[in-house]
Formats: sequence, C-alpha cells, structure tokens
Amino acid sequence: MRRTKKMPYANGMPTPEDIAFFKENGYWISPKIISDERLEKLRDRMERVYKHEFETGISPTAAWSHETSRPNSLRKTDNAHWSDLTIRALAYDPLIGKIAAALSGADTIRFWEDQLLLKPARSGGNAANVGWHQDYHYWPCYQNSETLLTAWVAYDDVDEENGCMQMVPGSHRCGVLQGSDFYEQDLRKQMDYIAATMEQCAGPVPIVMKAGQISFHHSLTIHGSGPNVSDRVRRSSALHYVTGETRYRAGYADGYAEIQQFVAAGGKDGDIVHGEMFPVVYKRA
Ligand SMILES: O=C(O)CCC(=O)C(=O)O
Repeated sequence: MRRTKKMPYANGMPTPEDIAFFKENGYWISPKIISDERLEKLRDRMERVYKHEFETGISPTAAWSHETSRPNSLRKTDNAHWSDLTIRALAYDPLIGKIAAALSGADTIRFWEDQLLLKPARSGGNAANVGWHQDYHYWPCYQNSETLLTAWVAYDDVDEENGCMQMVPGSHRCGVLQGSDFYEQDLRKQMDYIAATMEQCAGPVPIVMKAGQISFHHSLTIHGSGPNVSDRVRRSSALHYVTGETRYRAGYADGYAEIQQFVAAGGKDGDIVHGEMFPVVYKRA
C-alpha cells in the first residue's frame, strides 16, 4: 500500500501540498527564511529611510503616513528599494522569487514595487488599520490578475494583538469585487464587501508569523489588518512581483513610475512588461 507522507520543507520552498493550499486559499505562509541577523539590518535600514538617509541618494516615490500630525497611524512608504540597498537585496532575493514561481506556476518572476510598512505599538483606534482590499484593484495596468502576487516579509513577530494581516481564504476565486479600499480605516464600513465572498469563503483568518517568515498572497485575495493594541511595533516589507507572462493594459500608467518607463521605452497595450524597473529575480533553468 502506498502511504502519502508530508514532504519536509527544502530550504523554505513550498511542498506540492503547500502549492495546492495556495491555489485553494490564495495565500501561503513560508517557514522562517530571513535570518535574525538580516532582520536586524533590515530594521536598521528602515529607520534610516524614515530619517531620510537614502543610501543611493534616491528618495522613495511616495509616503502615506502621518509622521508628525498622527504619530499613531500606519506608516507606508512606497519603493524603499530605490533608496536602500539592503531593502533592495530583500526585494531581489532569488529564494523569494523561486517561491513565488513555485506558487504561481510561472517560469520567470520579476520584481516591480515594494512598500515599507510600520504599525506603531499601542496605536489602538483605527489610524493604523488597513482596509479590506484586493491588490489587483490598484493594478489595472496589468491585464491578468493571475500573474501578480505579493510577498509580505515580517520584520517582527506578528499576531492579532499587534495587527497582523487577515486574509479571506478562497476570496481570490471570487473575481474582482467592488469596495476594495486599502485606505478605509473603519473596517466595519466594509462589511458588505467581505460579505460578498461569504457564501464561498470562510474567514477572515489571522496571518500569525514569527519574524523572518513570509506570507505570499494572490492579487485577488481579500486582506486587511486591524489595530496594534500591543506594546510591540509591527514592521514589514510588502514586495510585489509579476510573472514573466504579465501584460500591460494601456491607459493605466499614471502613478506607476515603472509602467511609465516601460511605456516611454515603447511598451504597448498587450506587451509583456520588462525592462530595468522589472528585474528578473528568478528564472527556471
Ligand atoms: O500590512 C498590512 O496590514 C497590509 C499590507 C498589504 O495590503 C499588502 O501587502 O498587500
């Protein structure tokens, strides 16, 4: 008789069961991949970015935060990998790319954008919440939601107390839903949006992780996060990847420097995105 045995992790890579879990649920949590030493350096570099000490001399694209007027709110900085080489090395990490390839079934993974996120300790209230959303809502510049995924790297231990992400398992199979809003901080206002998936999905479920673990999610998986009521800060990098089959949809370059550069270099509707702002981080041999 043949016995089915759970395969062990090999260097952090997902097993066939894990890949099936990702396909079914729209997310997967890796084992610890980033060492404590590397995490220490990442936290230090994050601080430097906040102090506007940009190693490359280039500033991030945009910051959505309330550094002075609302110190308890979520701090979100886009494209810190432009400014800092340690954060860039994380974004371009071939192992993260290889996992993204295994989960998505793609041969090639390109990196394109990151967000540095900090949810302060004892922020309470709504100010550090992230509204329920599907990432694809923000990326109409790409033709197919199946070719896009995010890796969220925990710089600290994350749990429900410090406002870990919450995912609605299976919501990536519900198509694009109206009501996505990262910036809506009163999560109760979005109950209709979540309810739209409830006939097909359970959840939401908390994405509890130790520092150095990485959660991966599909671009249609509904997710958000609540307040940090703990004494612990919650720091992370959200890294956005496209597969080698990702095609541009014309008319949506606004606000995305990477897409604008692709278009300026001759990229047209339906072309596969590429170029120096979409570096290949993994290619199957
Ligand atoms: O950090 C959070 O709570 C949300 C992050 C997020 O929306 C993302 O990584 O796509």
